[in-house]
Formats: sequence, structure tokens, C-alpha cells
Amino acid sequence: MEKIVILTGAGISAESGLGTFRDEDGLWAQHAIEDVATPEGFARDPARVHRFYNARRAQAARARPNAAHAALARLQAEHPGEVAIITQNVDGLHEAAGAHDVIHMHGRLSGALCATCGHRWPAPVEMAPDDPCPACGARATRPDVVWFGEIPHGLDAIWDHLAEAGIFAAIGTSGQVYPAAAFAEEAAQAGAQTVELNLEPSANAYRFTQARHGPASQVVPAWVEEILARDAQ
Ligand code: BJW
Repeated sequence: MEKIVILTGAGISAESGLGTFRDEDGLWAQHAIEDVATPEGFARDPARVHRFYNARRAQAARARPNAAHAALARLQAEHPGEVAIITQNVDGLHEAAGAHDVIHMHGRLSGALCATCGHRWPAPVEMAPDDPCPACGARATRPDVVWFGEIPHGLDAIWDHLAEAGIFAAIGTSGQVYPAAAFAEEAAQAGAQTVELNLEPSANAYRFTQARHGPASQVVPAWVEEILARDAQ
């Protein structure tokens, strides 16, 4: 049975109350990317960056998965082939819905990272620039997320999944950030059918052979139903 590879972005968590980045009222309308999502911004003002991520960590802790997260967990449980979920999101809502082996290519709000020795540990609710690293003691702790100019996590596993994909689906992502924006083309070259599920056609829409437009909480469960009904035939 074919392997299904799914890429998710901020749009899948929008109906759980978490803001997207590039929508009109998104995070980048309120914060400058270069201030809060680059290593240079963190070096300039770590307290500002910690405030930004502390607020998002608190918000994510209150958020609950929606019907789209639940549908993907169901697909993983019921599709007879492998279902690989790659997320750009840092919120942990796929696991909260019951998904497993999720690749967090842009890191996780629940993680802390020492910029000096690379040690990783569970983030406290509130992080601060003076927090010492539990391994080396350096006061250089940062959120374990991937900022612009840094290498995303899990790329070797991701390229392997894309090379084996029978279906590639991108859900709730604007397709403006690389390398994730190139995954559809990579999967298509390997012979996969490609489908975009998004509120509206994204900047990347031309890279997909199929599209389902609407809120993720509606279009994702409907798409999963279709796949599982076809599997049952
Ligand atoms: C709904 C909905 C609903 C709303 N239902 N849908 C020039 C060319 C090519 C590349 C580059 C370039 N210059 C620089 C680069 C590289 C750079 C890049 O891509 N820059 C672009 C701006 C051009 N990329 C990087 O630096 C990356 N690293 C890298 O490239 O390393 C080098 C390398 C890679 C591979 C091999 C070898 C070398 C790192 C990128 C890190 C991005 N980090 C962030 C922050 C993470 C932590 C955090 O969360 O704060 O990741 S930025 C932000 O954008 C976050 C997201 O994961 C990412 C993508 O955003 P996403 O998820 O798509 O959200 P939105 O808001 O953009 O879109 C939401 C969508 O949902 C919209 O379409 C809505 O319509 C839709 N929607 N409601 C369904 N209810």
C-alpha cells in the first residue's frame, strides 16, 4: 500500500486558536521576523525573543487539537501503508491528537537548547536569558526552534520519505519558506500525487496536481475519509 507523506504548517492549528505567521493578523504583522526568528535577533536582544516564545509556549499549552489533527492521527492508525507526518509547527498538537513519530522540522516550543554546548532539555514554561544550561552551565539557553539561516531538523529522514511517497499532502502552509516549500516538487519528481489542503490557494499552489480549499477542520477530515474509503475497496 502506498506511503502517504504529509507536511503541515500553521494553518492546521489556526482553528485551535494559534496564530499563523503570514496571514493579515498573523505573528509577522506584530513582530519583525529579523527580531524574533533569526539567530542575529536573539544575539541582539535575547530577552525580547524569550518573551515572544514564552507567550507562544503558554498559548500552545492551553490549545487543544482540532478535527484536522485528529483526522491525521486516524489516517496514521487506519491507512494500511505508512503515514509520515512532517510538521513545521512547534506546538505539539499532532501528538496531542494521538499522532506518532512526527518530524518537527522547525523544532518545538517544549524544548530548550544550549547555544554553547548543544545540550537539549525540556523547556520550563518561562525561559530567561540567564537560565544556566544544566549540562555545561553556560548562560546561553534558547528555545529549541529553527530560525532563518539555521538547518531544519530531520532532513535526511524527510528526503527519504519524499522519495518513497505515493501521495504528498501539504496542509495549512503558505509555501513561502524553504526547504519545506520545495517538498511537493521533490515528491512529484519521485512519482507522488501531490495535493494542497489550504484555506485558499497558496503561493505554492502551482506545484500541486490537486487542491482542496477551505478550513483545515473541514477539508482534512473529508480528505482522510476519502482515502480510507478507497483503502477499504
Ligand atoms: C489555513 C487556515 C485554516 C490559515 N485552515 N489553512 C531565497 C530562496 C530560497 C530560500 C531562501 C532564500 N533566502 C533565504 C532562504 C532560506 C530561508 C527561507 O526560506 N527564506 C524565505 C523567506 C525565502 N529558509 C531558511 O533559512 C531555513 N533553513 C534553511 O534553508 O537552511 C539551509 C538548508 C536547508 C536545507 C538543505 C540545505 C540547507 C529555515 C527556516 C526556518 C523557519 N522558521 C520559522 C520559525 C520557527 C519557530 C517558530 O514557530 O517561531 O518557521 S518562520 C515561520 O515560517 C515558521 C513556520 O514553520 C514557517 C512556515 O510558515 P507556515 O507554516 O507556512 O505559516 P504561514 O503563516 O506562512 O501560512 C499559513 C497558511 O495557512 C496560509 O496559506 C493560510 O492561508 C493557511 N490557513 N488558516 C487551513 N483554518
